[in-house]
Amino acid sequence: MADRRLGHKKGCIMGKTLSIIKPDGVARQLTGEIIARLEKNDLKIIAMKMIHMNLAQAEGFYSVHKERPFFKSLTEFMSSGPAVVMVLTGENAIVRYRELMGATNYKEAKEGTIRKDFATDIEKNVVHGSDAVETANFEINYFFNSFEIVA
Ligand code: IDP
Ligand code: MG
Repeated sequence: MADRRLGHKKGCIMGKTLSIIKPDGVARQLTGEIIARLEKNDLKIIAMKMIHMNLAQAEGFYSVHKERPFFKSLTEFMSSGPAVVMVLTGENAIVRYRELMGATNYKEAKEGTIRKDFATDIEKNVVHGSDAVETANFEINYFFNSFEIVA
């Protein structure tokens, strides 16, 4: 069966992924540092804006996690302040961006990853990235309409 996640083969198709610099990253003035890392790693920004989600918007974004014990805390955190949402493109964008981010739990993240370098907490882990093609499509459409994404 074909692996539906992008990027397990080198040299495969261009992909798109949704990136969020979460409220902790924005509040700590890490936006520029994180964007520099994306660009240095050939992830191209094709849409970007700063938003401050309300609780319902954060719940809608993370609805996949609604049964998880951390859902309330996570959605309160995500709606606690401004975040920067971006669409990134590049070869194997989904997988390469997740590699740059590092593991969900920063204590398990590899050296040099964004979460290893900046996260302070398993929840307040600075960045979000889509994990598969289907979730990337849902997440991109959640925040951006077609006029906001450059060709
Ligand atoms: P991901 O962001 O690495 O894809 P997910 O499992 O999709 O990780 O979880 C979404 C977000 O929920 C995480 O980035 C983190 O902010 C938060 N989270 C995940 N697991 C926990 C936990 O065990 N406790 C508290 N927050 C968590
Ligand atoms: Mg996830």
